[in-house]
Amino acid sequence: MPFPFEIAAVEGRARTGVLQTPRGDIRTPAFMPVGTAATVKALTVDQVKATGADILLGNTYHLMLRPGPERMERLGGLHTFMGWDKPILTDSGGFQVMSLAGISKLTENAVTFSSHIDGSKHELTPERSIEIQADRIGADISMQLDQCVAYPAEKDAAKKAMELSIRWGARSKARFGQRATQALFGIQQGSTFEDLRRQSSEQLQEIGFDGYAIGGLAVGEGHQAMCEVLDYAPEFLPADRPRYLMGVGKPVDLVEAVYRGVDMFDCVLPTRAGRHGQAWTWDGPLNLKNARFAEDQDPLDPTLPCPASSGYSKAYLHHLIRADEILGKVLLSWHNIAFYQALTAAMRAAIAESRFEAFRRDFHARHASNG
Ligand code: PRF
Repeated sequence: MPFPFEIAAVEGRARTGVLQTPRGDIRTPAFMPVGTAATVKALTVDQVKATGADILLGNTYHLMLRPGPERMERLGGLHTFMGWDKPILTDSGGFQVMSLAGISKLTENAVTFSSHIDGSKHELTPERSIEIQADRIGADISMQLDQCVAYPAEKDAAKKAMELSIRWGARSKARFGQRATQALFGIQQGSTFEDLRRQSSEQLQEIGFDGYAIGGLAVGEGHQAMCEVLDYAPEFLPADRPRYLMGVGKPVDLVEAVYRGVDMFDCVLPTRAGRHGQAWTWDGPLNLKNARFAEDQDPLDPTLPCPASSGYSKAYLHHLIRADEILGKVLLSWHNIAFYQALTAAMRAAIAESRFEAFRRDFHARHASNG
């Protein structure tokens, strides 16, 4: 295995550990800020680094359209291009095609789509996705190309997509091969069907990946239904490799997924919500546009080691958001990323000290206090 994964402590199904990569350690549970278009929106890489993030997520779909994979490679790869020297994981593109471009054709061989930027036609095969991620972008962790069905899905459609994902997983692995300094993750699919998730996991393990993702969740099923899938889905995957829940989620989703054995997450929520005036805190989400903050002189969280969280009053943030000032989006994005890093750090510490059960109870009690 190219990246050693050492689990330091376990409490129930929750785990904390370290995934070692040549570009640095990823402490788990880990939250990966999303840097879709070679930037974590509104933030400099130094700001992101100061929040404690160990790894960023990039998107094949966006980067293949702009600036383009070959140009990216000529510019030295994504790390050099954006000035981030820690690990980067890239998503493979299929999910973004589904959510942004609209698939124009899906065959056994490839997904064909029109760019959401200029309408130009593009094709992604499992092999081309790996070439772009691992060889052009230079991702530390590449994801297999997969197919995710919308929710709710007929079992037949979910099975077809899961089985296509397995065949694409095998082709992704064949193109990737074995590499000393880069890793490849497979993606479990199967919608809300336990037997499909089990079959998916078994066949992925026969192919053999460096880590395993749980795809196809947070697609409209809601927190409760997602938790019901997470009651079994992580345990179908090998205990000694990292488990990554793709595109999740709210702080409560993270806590409940860690409780059920998940190690890694990514989500646009902290940055997207920040741009829209929403701040995530230990007391739940706050809408800074709300008039109740107009004269609130307290900072969002004086205990966070982030200037955006401790150095500005809620009244000032309220003003910036109301006035649609760029700085409001910057500060709330920065605070939210810092809060997500504090949340994963708190979970790591709680599991390490065998008090995750109490942490989880206290988290829910306080998080719900804001109504
Ligand atoms: N597959 C891939 N990327 C994803 C997902 C998936 O199922 C999801 C589902 N929440 C988010 N991002 N490749």
